[in-house]
Amino acid sequence: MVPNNTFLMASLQPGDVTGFTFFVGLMAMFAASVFFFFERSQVDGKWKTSLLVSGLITMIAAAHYYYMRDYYLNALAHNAAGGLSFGMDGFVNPSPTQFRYIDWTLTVPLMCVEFYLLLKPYGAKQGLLWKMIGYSVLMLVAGYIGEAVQPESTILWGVISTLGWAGIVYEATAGSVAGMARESGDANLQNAIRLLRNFVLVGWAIYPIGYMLMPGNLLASYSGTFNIDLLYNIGDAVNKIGFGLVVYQMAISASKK
Ligand SMILES: *C/C=C(C)/C=C/C=C(C)/C=C/C1=C(C)CCCC1(C)C
Repeated sequence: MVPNNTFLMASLQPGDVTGFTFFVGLMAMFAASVFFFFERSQVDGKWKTSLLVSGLITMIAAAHYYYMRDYYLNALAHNAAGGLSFGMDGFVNPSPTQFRYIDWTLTVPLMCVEFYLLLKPYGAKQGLLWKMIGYSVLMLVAGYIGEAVQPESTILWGVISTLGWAGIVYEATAGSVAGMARESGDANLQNAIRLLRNFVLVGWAIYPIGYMLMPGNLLASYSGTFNIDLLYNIGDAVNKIGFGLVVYQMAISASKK
């Protein structure tokens, strides 16, 4: 038994791969933000907002990684003390689900804004932006309910969430995003939109795979092999920094012309 006022060492333990990715994630997001903010001066005026948004996405994530890392380590220390610390009694789930979804609710719509900003010179309307944001809100609200509010219906909410994801993939593959890129006749833009679409289709697939590791979901039997936070952390680094780099690459080559 550990009394409530015991000093707990909430620190990264050797071999904690998931904990390690919280630290690396924080630093990678921070460094990427500095990079995107400074590189704004290298691109033409019409791309500066796109780079600003790339930097905001990684900066918002960096701030949330700071909190998520703390939450995760404290929860592990609390559980290691037999679930008795901080005046709390009982084991806690070390997944920082709340912070995770607050972060996604801010950053995923901003990723939709990136599509809109790239296509704006080619006639993208605000209606497209709101449609994409609507899909992402559906995806995230349903995912949150399935993870935190009604975990007993995790599959149902996962299916509803997937409809939102499918909407974004559709827009970027065959819908108006893809159509506008095609009609622009600009190979540089088409390339960027195709790469962003690949992130949304392949890179974002990491998240539903992590979600399916939850008890009662389709991959639950693998939850001892893979950790949901490990997958989400890898997904975030790949997708947020990768998205920003595609936008950066397109803005740099368009500015050199
Ligand atoms: C930077 C954060 C990003 C790009 C987060 C993306 C999150 C998703 C694509 C989540 C998708 C989900 C499903 C498609 C079904 C199960 C529930 C979610 C929310 C994990």
